Amino acid sequence: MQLGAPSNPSFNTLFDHIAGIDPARSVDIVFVNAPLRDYALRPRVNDFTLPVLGMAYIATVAAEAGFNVGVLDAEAHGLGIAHTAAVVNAVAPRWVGLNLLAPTYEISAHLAAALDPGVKLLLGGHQAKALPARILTDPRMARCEALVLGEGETRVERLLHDHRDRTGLPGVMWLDPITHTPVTGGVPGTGHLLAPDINALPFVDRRFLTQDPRPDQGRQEANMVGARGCPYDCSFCGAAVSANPDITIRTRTPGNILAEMHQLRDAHGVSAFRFVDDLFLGARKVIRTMADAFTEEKVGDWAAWDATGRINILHREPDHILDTLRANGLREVALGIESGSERVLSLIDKRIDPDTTLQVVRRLTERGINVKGYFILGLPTETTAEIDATVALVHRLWDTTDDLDGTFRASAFEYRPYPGTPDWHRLTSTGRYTADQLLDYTAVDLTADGTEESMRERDEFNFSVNLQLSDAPIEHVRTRLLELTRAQHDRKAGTR
Ligand code: B12
Ligand code: SF4
Repeated sequence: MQLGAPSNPSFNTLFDHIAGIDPARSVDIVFVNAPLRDYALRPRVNDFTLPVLGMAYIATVAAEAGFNVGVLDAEAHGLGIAHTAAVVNAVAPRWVGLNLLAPTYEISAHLAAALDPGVKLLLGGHQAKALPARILTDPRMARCEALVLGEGETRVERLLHDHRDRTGLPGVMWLDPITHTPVTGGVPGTGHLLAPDINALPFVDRRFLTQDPRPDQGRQEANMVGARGCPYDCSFCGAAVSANPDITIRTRTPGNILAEMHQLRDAHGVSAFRFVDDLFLGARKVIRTMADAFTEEKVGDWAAWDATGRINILHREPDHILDTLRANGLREVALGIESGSERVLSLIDKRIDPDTTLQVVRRLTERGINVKGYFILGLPTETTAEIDATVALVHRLWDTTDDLDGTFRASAFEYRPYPGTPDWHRLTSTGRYTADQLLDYTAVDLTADGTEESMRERDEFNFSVNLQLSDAPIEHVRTRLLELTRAQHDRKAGTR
């Protein structure tokens, strides 16, 4: 359908929500990032989310192939389900692509069911990979023409050319119309389509992102992906190696990463970067290669950057490497600390202990590198004492770093099971929980009806399946979570 040039303002507003789309041409595909809640029921209480880089990568590749593509980030815009579906239906794309994540699956399914009958549905993301048969047989997903397992760039472009190509594409699934059973495409010799060459991919076209680049702390900041895949197998994590057998772990070359950083600087004035990938500073070889390349390019003279890291690896790095990273502009490292209990750390296969954590955090903050520590409360089998050990560790980390150049901040979450993870297999094999129970995510209001400011800032993380998977009562988990979050908030506000 040729939509023609928009003439009335409401038509323009419609397109305003869809990043990167050309309103003058018929629309090939709109990728939709589902809202975390139905914001028609309760407005969003904060206004920032990280950009949907995965969908933007696919959109960039499809746009380069000539398709008219848009990304509707309904979470960033705080849209309700009906509103999101209405916007999509009004632009009448050939396809709609949904990124399925465990806590947003139900919202995505409602959206899918509300799409006009002519729209072809494309599904991807972590939940699609973990539970493809369940999703394909969900009646609300009946319009699904293709469910893509894993990295979408190459296969989505092929599907947009001709969806019948699905039979030849590996890791693409659909429901056979006659037998009503899931089938998978692929012919020998097509395995390379699963993992695109990440050094050959175009840089993410920022047209497709709603809040990136954006101003932050006096700089323009952009998010980037430096690597794909993680070699570790932390039992709770959707990125764990055993949950992602399709992913070949690979890192972009320093030259390729630097070229994107320079392009973002030259085109958008960006001088701060956040590497959102699972483990940018998680392998010695990557740390060393990046340190050399960033030093040679004098990145520290103009840029600041944040990245994720791995405590056991950073622990083995000598001081001079940490000094080099600091001189290269490293501003903050995000570390998965998770627990203060050695038993729990071993159960979740974290390969660290609290003492190592304290040492690494001290060595980083001494050099002026900030640390953000992630913690999980309420892990399966965790006792009250073990949860309290985690809280105590956070306090020790605050105390240790109080007088140092870098800051330490804690980001704590209530445990949630994700399908495909080692925990998921453990929990379902006990026979105590059904998949339906473990997938029954509901929003939990820890904001005390909006009055608790510390929790309002983190409202998008307040989800629970409301099962007591830990030994400790769920109330204890939430009380401790609230205490930690409030204490961190007060420290940030300088009121401690
Ligand atoms: C950055 C990040 C975020 C960002 C951006 C999220 C987003 N919507 O893209 C923020 C902070 C906003 C975020 C939020 C959440 N996240 Co998050 N996030 C990540 C992280 C660390 C990296 C994702 C990334 O950018 N990877 C790089 C890109 C290139 O890969 P990608 O996103 O996977 O995309 C590729 C494929 O998945 C696929 N694909 C993606 N979308 C689509 C869509 C279609 C149609 C197709 C065909 C293919 C396809 O192709 C892409 C390109 O190759 C991952 C960990 C991980 N390794 O994935 C967790 C992760 C994906 N997040 C997770 C979760 C649970 C969430 C939240 C639900 C958390 C919450 N609040 O409770 C929210 C969802 C918010 C939302 N609807 O936007 C889980 C998912 C687990 C699961 N089984 O569902 C992960 C795995 C981490 C974990 N905790 O285990 N997240
Ligand atoms: S928690 Fe971090 S190190 Fe562990 S599997 Fe996930 S991304 Fe990898």
